[in-house]
Order: sequence, then structure tokens, then C-alpha cells
Amino acid sequence: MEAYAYILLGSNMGDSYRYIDAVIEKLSTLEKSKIIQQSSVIVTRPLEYTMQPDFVNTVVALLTQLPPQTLLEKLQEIELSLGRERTIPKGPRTIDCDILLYDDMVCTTPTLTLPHPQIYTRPFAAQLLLEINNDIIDPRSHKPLREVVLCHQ
Ligand code: PH2
Ligand code: MG
Ligand code: MG
Repeated sequence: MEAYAYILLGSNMGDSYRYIDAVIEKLSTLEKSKIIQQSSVIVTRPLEYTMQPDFVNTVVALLTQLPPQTLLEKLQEIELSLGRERTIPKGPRTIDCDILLYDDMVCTTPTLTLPHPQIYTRPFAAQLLLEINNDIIDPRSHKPLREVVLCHQ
């Protein structure tokens, strides 16, 4: 079974572009997975916790045979290997890798919520997703994501 996972990468500490490149490099050799596409890389104003530097963000589409929980663990290993520390929640980070979508899966567990709620609350996350695939269907409402996110803005 293969699934399309859309992963949001974000960095606002150190050389953010290098951290993003390093994650892409690691994802390109991730077992049972293949990078299909990458959105543009953009600079965004910090949301939620706003007293921090701007972020560099991008979204990667990954075709994977890893189940979502395993993919999450692999992403956390990548974060740790790149010096990620968990200090201020939502605060500055060398690298953050969040699974936005995993096929049309809808789930809420203590470690993973799919679709990721930030798709609806952070316009740049939806923008980067739709740049890769403008026809994504929102797994919750079964409507085109581009229409759903417009309602949240
Ligand atoms: N990530 C956060 C908090 N705020 N703001 C932007 N612009 N980009 C992010 O990736 C981001 C954020 C916590 O994960
Ligand atoms: Mg995050
Ligand atoms: Mg995260």
C-alpha cells in the first residue's frame, strides 16, 4: 500500500535554507519512500508565537509505504539529527517536519492529528500544498481543499 504524504518543513534558526536542504536530502534516501514533488521555498511571518524570526517554509509530497506513525517517528529522528530541541512551544526551531496530509486519512491520536489543523489556520501551509496539487480533496469535508481554506480566511 502506497500513500501520498504531504510534509511541511519549517525553520527559523541558523541557516534555515541549509536545514531545509538537509531534510530533503534525508527524505530522498528514506526507506520505502520517494519524493514526488516539492513546492517553492518561501519566507513567512511567524504565526501563533509571533515574537520570533521569520520562517523559511516548504512542502514536500512523498509517496511512501511507511504507515503514518512510522513516518512521524522517522521525521522526528531527522529533526533530532539536525539539532532540533524542544524548548518554547511554537517557538524558534532549527527544523520542524509536520505531516499535513496522509492520503485521505482522518485521525486524532495523542501524537498525530490528520489532516494537520494548521492547514486550515496557516494560509501559507494551504498555499504551498495547493501549489503542488490544486485538486487536493479535504479529507474531512470531501470538498476541494482550495474552497475549504478560502472559508477559513
Ligand atoms: N511553525 C510554528 C509556529 N509558527 N509560523 C510560520 N510562519 N511558519 C511555521 O512553520 C511556523 C510558524 C510551530 O510549528
Ligand atoms: Mg509545526
Ligand atoms: Mg512539529
